[in-house]
Amino acid sequence: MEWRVAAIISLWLIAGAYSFPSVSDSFENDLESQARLFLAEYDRQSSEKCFNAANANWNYATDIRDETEKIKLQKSLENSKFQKEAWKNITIQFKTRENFQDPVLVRTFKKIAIIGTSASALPEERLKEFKQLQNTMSKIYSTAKTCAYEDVTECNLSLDPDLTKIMKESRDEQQLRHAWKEWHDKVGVPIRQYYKPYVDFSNEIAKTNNFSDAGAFWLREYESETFKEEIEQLWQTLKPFYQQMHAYVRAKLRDTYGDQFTEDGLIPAHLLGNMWAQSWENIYSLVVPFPEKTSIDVTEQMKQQGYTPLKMFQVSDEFFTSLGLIPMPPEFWKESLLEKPNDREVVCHASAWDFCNRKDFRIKQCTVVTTEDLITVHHEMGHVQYYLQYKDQPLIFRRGANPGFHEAVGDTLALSVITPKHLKEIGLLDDSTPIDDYETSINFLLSMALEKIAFLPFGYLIDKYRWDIFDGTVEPSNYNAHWWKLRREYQGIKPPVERSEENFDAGAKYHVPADVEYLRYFVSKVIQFQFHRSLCLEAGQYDPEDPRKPLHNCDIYRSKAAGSKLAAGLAMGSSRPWPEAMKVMTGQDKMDASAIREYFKPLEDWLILQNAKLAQPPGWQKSTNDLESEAHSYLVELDQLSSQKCYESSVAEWAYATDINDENEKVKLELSLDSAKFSKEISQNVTATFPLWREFKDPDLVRKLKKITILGAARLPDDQFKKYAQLETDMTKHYSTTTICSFKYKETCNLSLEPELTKIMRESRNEEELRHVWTEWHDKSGGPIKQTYKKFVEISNQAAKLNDFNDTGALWLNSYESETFKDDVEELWQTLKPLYQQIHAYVRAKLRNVYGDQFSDDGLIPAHLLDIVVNAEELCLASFLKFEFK
Ligand code: BJ2
Ligand code: ZN
Repeated sequence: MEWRVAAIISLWLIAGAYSFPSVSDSFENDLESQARLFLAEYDRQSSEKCFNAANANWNYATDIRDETEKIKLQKSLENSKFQKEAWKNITIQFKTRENFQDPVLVRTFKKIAIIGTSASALPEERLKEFKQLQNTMSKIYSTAKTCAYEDVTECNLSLDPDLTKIMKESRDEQQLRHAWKEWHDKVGVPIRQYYKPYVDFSNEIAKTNNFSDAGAFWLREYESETFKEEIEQLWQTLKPFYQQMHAYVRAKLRDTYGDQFTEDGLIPAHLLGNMWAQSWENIYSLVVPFPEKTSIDVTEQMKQQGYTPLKMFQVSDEFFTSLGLIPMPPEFWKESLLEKPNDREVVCHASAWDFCNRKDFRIKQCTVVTTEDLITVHHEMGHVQYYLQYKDQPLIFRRGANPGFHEAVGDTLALSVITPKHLKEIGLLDDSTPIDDYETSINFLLSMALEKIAFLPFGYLIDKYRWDIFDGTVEPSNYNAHWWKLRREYQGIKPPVERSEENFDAGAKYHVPADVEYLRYFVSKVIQFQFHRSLCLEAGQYDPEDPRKPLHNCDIYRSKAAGSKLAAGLAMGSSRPWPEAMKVMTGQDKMDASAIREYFKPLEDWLILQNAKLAQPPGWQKSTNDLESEAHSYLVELDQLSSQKCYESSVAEWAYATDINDENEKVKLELSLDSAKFSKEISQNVTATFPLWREFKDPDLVRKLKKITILGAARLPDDQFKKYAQLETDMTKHYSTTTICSFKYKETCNLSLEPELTKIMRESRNEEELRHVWTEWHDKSGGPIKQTYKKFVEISNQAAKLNDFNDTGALWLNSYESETFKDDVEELWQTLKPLYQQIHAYVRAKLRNVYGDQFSDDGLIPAHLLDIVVNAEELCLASFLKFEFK
């Protein structure tokens, strides 16, 4: 390899030197043709390095040994080193590549740039370390063995086929639980320690490529700034349907595993027929809508007819070629590994391989004769078909239009293959079986939904989880908690056994230790229905206007028209942005859930009815933890908003209190109505969003929420509140504006409480004057508001009751947060009463000296002789206490 790299570098350095006489237009064009030559040479050498790496990787994956592992690592490093050299060379030779006229050249260099720098981002030693780390994780996954449920000393059970079979076939809850726990413990736990270093490496590589983190680096392949939002949008569109499915399946599973279900509405993860609960077709027999009608499980038929894994691949190949697509080449049949060998360890997880030499394409799959695997066979064959279709593109464009496209090809065809109509045609369903009635369609659609719809939240959350880890939102100390948070939130499932931060349950899913981006499968699930719809139209097998030709019955078998439409898009590889490839295949240039919705429409309608009949409200409870953290964030947001509102009404109240006029009064009343509405809204919000807030663990949070939900008068209906606020304003206004006439100058009638009357009460010793002021004040300020007060009491009691208090007194007392507060105050009073009485007796004796004739035998002091202007505030408990505790 060394001499080749050296040669290419020197070739281009020399060529560069020769063509640098001056910078001119012709020079630019020269440079572009040089670039083309360069790329041709790059393509040749890069393909060779890629082949060597793929070959060594294959040798390892089909025979896991130290020796094969060593060679795999070596070849992969050689490939990276080559990419690095090539990249260095490009940066020197083609500095102006971004300004090239030919857009294909620009796109090519852009793609090489990322591949080149991603491979060379780390120094060679570190890169080696990273690759070893990846290998360690994958090896743990691929070679893990677990112990049997029946005999815990028998510990040689593999995922494929042993655990997969148990998860699929067993209906023994204990056995399922055991298999689930064994796998998650034996794989997740040992992988955990490697994950954080893996995350750091991945982020470092992403950052060197100018991406913020590894999640953003993955998303680059979708070439869209808004891709994440588009995905979220799709999920929101499909979520209600998923929840209907979930509710229906939950109700049915409850019949089988009743004691495993609680009020939370979640489904335990081990009961869904699959180790990761990612698709649920294996529990079809437990949830079948019309058991007496036909069901599309052809496993038994295949077995009876002596199907082998090879036969399954042949059937698939025949379907592809019936569309005029490319048959698998001889090398494929010769070199692929279609069954699990029993003399060595292999990576059993199914995969498709492109050896980068336009010749070798293989599949490696530990195929079992089941319907599920028949679908996987088509899935993998779809990858190879894509490889074959774009094999004449330069290496850099030999990829899917985006990763979701690659995943969708085989699945799209499988949508035809699995129709009852097609299964009859290929002899896997008895010809005499009736399939055209409504019940059979619903059975069929449900089995499809168990595979496709059940998968959606899983397909989304795996990368949501890893995005959160890569961008630092989630710390290593929360790796497992966050996994279950998302599993609960999106899938509505829960772990069958207690989990902790010792565990790393995400690590028990292949793509996490194997470092494979997963959003592709979500994208695929949506776009494969767009592809299907378009190909079905092309094949004349679907007519939106004709109820006898629904989308879910379409089989594109033998339609060359459909085949060539598909091929046209696939052959583009990644040479153009994906919307263009999609346009070729579907006429649309966007992802769109309408096709998948349409396909399942009869089932969705049926489920809604069925769940209503079974009284199964879709959805499930969130966990207290999740709710608590949501409540925290909600309060932070709320605090800002309320502070703003509070400021506005304080300003209005101040304006009014410092200048009582009609305009200010109006503004003040409006704002107080507005803020009452606001308080009511947030209180309702809190009780609706967090109905169980009283059970939250954080006492500070509970205290805050409690304060929010007690509203006082704001809880009154709007018109009542308006009345209340008006009454209050009327009374305080009356109080603040009451004036009386002078005792000495009868015609002067503008004496206010402050300062005139207060001054008289404090300074005058003229009993008649004091009596006049006292009487006038009480008559004029108190008298007229008696009726208003009565109304006010009624309405404020009404508010108190709406807040669950007996009356306004109880509501007031509530702010002291003590059940015994009234008694405590009474006790204080009893303690202080003797002192008060002493003072009273002393003052009475002294006052008698001044106003003797005002005193009788009753021992009472006439109120107007005391230097206190009675006002509401000074009587109220609060200031009484303030005084006491000074
Ligand atoms: C069974 C299937 C993958 C696939 C394998 C492993 C990872 C990538 C490849 C790539 C293909 C390519 C798989 C199927 C649907 C859901 C998902 C799952 N294996 N891969 N080389 N599936 O996509 O075929 O073969 O060229 O990109 O993982 O979770 O089971
Ligand atoms: Zn795939």
